[in-house]
Amino acid sequence: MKIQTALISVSDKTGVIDFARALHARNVRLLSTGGTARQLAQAGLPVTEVADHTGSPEILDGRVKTLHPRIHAGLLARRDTTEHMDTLAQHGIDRIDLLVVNLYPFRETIARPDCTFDDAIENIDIGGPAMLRAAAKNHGNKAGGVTVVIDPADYTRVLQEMDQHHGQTSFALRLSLATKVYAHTAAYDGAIASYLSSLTAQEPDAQTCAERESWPRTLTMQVQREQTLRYGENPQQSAAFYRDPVSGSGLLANFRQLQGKELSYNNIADADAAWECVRSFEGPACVIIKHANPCGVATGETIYEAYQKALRTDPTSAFGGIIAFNRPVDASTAEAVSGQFLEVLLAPAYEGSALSVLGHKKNVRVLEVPLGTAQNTFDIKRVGGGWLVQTPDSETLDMSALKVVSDLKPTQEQMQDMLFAWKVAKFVKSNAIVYAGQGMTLGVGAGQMSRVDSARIASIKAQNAGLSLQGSAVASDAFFPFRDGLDVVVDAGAKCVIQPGGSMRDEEVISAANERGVVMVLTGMRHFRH
Ligand code: 93A
Repeated sequence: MKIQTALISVSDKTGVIDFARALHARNVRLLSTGGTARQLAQAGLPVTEVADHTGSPEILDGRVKTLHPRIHAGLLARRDTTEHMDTLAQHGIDRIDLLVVNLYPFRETIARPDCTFDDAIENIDIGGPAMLRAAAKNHGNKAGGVTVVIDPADYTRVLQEMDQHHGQTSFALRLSLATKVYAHTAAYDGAIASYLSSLTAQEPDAQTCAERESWPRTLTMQVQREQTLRYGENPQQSAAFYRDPVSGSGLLANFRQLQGKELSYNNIADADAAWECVRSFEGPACVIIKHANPCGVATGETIYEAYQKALRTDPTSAFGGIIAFNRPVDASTAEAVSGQFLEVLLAPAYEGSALSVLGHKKNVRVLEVPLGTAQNTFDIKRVGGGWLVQTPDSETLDMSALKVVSDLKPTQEQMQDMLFAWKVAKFVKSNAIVYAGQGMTLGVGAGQMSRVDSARIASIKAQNAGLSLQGSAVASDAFFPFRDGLDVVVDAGAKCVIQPGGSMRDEEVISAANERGVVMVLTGMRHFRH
């Protein structure tokens, strides 16, 4: 069935005039609500106001404008059912073949700190979702149905299909647009439920949006399946990856896979860790991840140099690792990484020559990921019967909060080494101990149940890699509960230690640092990562 009549009622008016003009050029009759109709008319387009079409004026400050049988019957009548078509004819109701609606900006409104309860309530759209749900229900079958558009980004797709199919759209397009509608209206209602559940005062009308509880009682999120995965963490587990459309940033919001095998569950988890870590460095940096932990991190004049240094930390563990860079990859770096077995390579860009080199390693998954800035909105961890939800650990170190607590003061170089180690420790599973020097990790102890064991393991790993810890810096992701961990790192050769402090035995630990003649700096902030 050719699209003959379109109803356009949009709050976000982006691109709507051009779209309406294109529809008009294709002989589509335009129906529209107050504000939208005015804009279309101003652009010189012939448009019929919904109020004239239904014979009912917009009333109650616009709360009732499209809630009318002439609209809803026009959307809901089954195109393949003679009785329905006869009923429309009998009541003189026109079919509405294309619905273009986007809703009152509820989420944007409540994001404004000065928004009042009344502002929020008035921005709950009723007529829009009713029409959207009706049109989406009636997306029909191969013979015909209603086309429904909520996203201005889809205007072009609709026009292209109309041109390809003599003024009609395909069932596949209508189905995909209808699916988008229900996901959208569900998320819209979810946002309303979250908002209402966050009101705390007895008199909500006296409350602005900024005064709400920061953690609503109802948390509704809309996530969309991006891809199913071959299996989960283990082959006996099935898995899929879901995209968080609210976050809009982070590794998975924007990556492009340029070559290689399909990403696995573990690849994605590790790539995420690699990406978060590498983008925290300003200068050229390389991060090698294995089992979600950095096994080599380094900075350098170039990423080539950074890679060479990062690899030296723990070449054994780097085998089969995930490598991330924060600068475009050139041919020589691509050549260098091709010399080792790696699962995934990530970078913001690749030179053409680098891609040719990588092309010889068909299995390596090569991801292009813009550096981005914002992080995920929430960290979520599944526990039996529910979820633990927290804001991400995205706070950066406040340099003015750093306290040198030892008698010995750090040199500039020691300070740099400590800050480098501290940066890496944030991305190492707790308990984390990281040795570093001259812009590279020298030993990483991760995921132990005691800090002293992490310290021992980090020292052993450095020794295995043939790296000297003499004069190195050490970071501990949380405080030393006893002096034993400190003694281990000093015995290994460390000369300066950075840690949050805050232990009952801080004094004992600081005296130990003085007794052993090493520098100790406290950050006042810890970075547990489980
Ligand atoms: O107040 S409503 O819930 N009542 C309605 O009957 C209705 N019909 C459309 N809101 C309604 N709309 C919404 O108006 C649309 O979803 C759209 O967001 C907005 C467009 O209004 P205007 O064309 O006047 O700018």
